[in-house]
Amino acid sequence: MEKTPVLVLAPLPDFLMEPLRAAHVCHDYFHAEDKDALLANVGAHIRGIVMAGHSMSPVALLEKLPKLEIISVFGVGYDGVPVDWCRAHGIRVTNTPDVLTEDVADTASALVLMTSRRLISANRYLHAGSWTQGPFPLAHALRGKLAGIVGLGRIGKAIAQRLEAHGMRVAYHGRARQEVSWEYFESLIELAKTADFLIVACPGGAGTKHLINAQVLEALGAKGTLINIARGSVVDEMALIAALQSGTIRGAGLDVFENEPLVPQALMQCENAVLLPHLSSGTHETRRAMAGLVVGNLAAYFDGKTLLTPVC
Ligand code: 8YV
Repeated sequence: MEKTPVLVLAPLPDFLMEPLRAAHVCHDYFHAEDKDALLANVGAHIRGIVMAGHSMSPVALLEKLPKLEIISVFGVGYDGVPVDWCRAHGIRVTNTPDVLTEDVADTASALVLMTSRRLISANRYLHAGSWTQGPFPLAHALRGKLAGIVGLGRIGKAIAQRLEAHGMRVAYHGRARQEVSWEYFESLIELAKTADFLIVACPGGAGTKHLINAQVLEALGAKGTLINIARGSVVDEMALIAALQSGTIRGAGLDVFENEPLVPQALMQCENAVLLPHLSSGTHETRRAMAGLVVGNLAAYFDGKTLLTPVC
């Protein structure tokens, strides 16, 4: 069978590129020096796009691909895809839900532990030889503290279960109340006022841009820590830096940033922030399972079968 031409918008691991190349002619848009020339050459033939959760496929690009039929996202978040536009133009979109839920939730609960117990600072303290000069300062316990989860989807629920195992109480904010035992806060500000940890687990995109702003951080206050494993766009990063610098909030644990992989110098200098390079789904097991879904969705589509994990 003839290989279908696809455009690759992100740097992808070999274990994904190999099966992709076996079934498709892959055009590397991400690394192309002259992207316009690449589109002028192959744009008219492209039938599929493969991209990461945090990469973008703007309408201006999609309009240059008249034969595009499917976008397969290597990630659960598809905020980089104009889904309504795709739906209107009959372009299918797929993502990689479920297989990464546990790893992302593990990372969120690790960030809660690292910030509350100041484990990264303690590690630096020992490496610097400071232990001989005295014990590391006391930190804060988790038990009895309130975890306020913003966005109680599959990942939010997995985070809640883990934090309950640490003896924490759980409450949540989202678009609607759910059939769960955890307390629902219709108001994000009220949740922030009450929470010891505000944990962002909602989708990114225009609807949640800067949902966590200066006012929410003010409400979280000096007892509070912000955790974000969702999308950098959900948090107003400048307001967060100001809140960390002034002590308006106690600390932050972040796996995602507004302009990845660039992280503002001022944020990197905040001692009260634990910063990770967007790795929450970054395990061999999970990334391979995600790769399987990306390839499987494309194969299903081009074989005329039901998509494994359709968005639209
Ligand atoms: C990945 C993600 O970092 O699933 C998502 O939405 O952002 C992450 O799991 C990414 O898509 C893989 O490059």
